[in-house]
Amino acid sequence: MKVKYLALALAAMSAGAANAYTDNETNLYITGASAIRNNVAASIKKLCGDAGGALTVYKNGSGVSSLANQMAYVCTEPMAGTSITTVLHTTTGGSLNSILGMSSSTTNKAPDGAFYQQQPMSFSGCDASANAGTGALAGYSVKANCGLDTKAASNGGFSDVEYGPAIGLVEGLDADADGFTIGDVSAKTTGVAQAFGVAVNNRMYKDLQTAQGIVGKAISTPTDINGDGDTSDSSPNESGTCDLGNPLPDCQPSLSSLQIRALISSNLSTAEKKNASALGLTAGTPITYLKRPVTSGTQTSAQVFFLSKGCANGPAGGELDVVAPGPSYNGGKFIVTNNSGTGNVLNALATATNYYFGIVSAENRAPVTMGTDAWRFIKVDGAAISDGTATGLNKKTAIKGDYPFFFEPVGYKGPEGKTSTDEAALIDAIADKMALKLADDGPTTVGLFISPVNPSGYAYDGAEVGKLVRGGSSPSSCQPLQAF
Ligand SMILES: [Ca+2]
Ligand SMILES: [Ca+2]
Ligand SMILES: [Ca+2]
Repeated sequence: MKVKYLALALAAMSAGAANAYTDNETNLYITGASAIRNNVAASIKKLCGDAGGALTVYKNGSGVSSLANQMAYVCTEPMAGTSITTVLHTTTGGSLNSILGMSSSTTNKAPDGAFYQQQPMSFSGCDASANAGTGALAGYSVKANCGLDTKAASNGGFSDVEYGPAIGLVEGLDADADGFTIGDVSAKTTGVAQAFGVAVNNRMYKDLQTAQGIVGKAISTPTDINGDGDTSDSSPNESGTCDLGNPLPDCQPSLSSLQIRALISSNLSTAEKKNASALGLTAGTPITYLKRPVTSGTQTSAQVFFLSKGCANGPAGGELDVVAPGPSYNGGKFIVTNNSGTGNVLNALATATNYYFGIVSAENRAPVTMGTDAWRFIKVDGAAISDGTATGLNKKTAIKGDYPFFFEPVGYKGPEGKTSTDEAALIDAIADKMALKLADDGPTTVGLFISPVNPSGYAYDGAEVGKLVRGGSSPSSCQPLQAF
């Protein structure tokens, strides 16, 4: 028995937990980005099918229509030529935990107080029989209500962006305390790109529409928003003119990069932070920025894109800092909260009171019905990522190079003792599968598209393969976009 297996087995025995997670030769435990978790699941399902197996999805918590922060995927056959049948996937804390989550330490923490190690799903307490999944889990056989295990070291995982712009979080990893250093970690580009969007609550969306003179404007192309096969529905209008809350691109309000920068930078005296009226909104109404934790790749991507943070920090300088969560600013006119996961941001957007905004991945689809708890993506610099429909893939404009707010996720693996040869091979196989076209047995992805630098050598096609790239074969989110 390898040393790491023995140590974990002993730890599990001393904890006395039933069905406790133990690292072994048939499992892979990945941690990191929540932004691409649906697409990772779709990849694993394809790999299981390729192996001639059947997949069962296990999830923490109830419900079979959405993914949890802690999932497990069990295939009846070993996948991708490895010995592995079970993939545990935990996305608490987000992207940087694809590296930090491998720590051997049960006590080390990120600066915002979250442990490096995350809790994998436990196979205790799961439903006895599987049910057909719906929504984001449609097409899967799902066992819900599984519990959680005690925290444990992972074998690596996926990050929305490479660690470079957030290197301060990982450069302190210690060979003795954590069992590895950042120099021991290997990175592999995934060959895909993930789009992000600026999401606002119901009231902010409607008030921005009004401020920008959008209500009553013509809808240029009648569009089946609710997916029922016609273009004649009226709530919201599928044809005719824009009404309040209408999600179609013609009807979406826009904020400029300059305005978003003024909202999320650490400069407290911007007009946008002092009074909502600077954005054409109701004067004096509080605006809340739904920020994500420091380990979130979604947060890092927003900071790189809007603030050059972690990038323009050489001798010439230029980066801007991000506003800190905490007490409200400017007499309550501007508020910043910390939100552990994407789900927390979406839950917080479900209010009709005051103004709320945050950044979430375009893997998420806004509800097409504009209830008081609905949210919407807005345009950034006049470009929309959402087509406003219930089935939109949230990527067409990014693929064509008209929407630049996207980054290229990276797969991270540790040294021997953290990531076995088979575990590393399966992490690579999951990434490679995501970067396949539908015609080549790739998964259907939302908000995620194939980069022009990809393992299959696909060229730009305007539908699945994009035109622009930041890092190419060597991850670098700080590079300007280039055509390839
Ligand atoms: Ca293992
Ligand atoms: Ca319709
Ligand atoms: Ca209809």
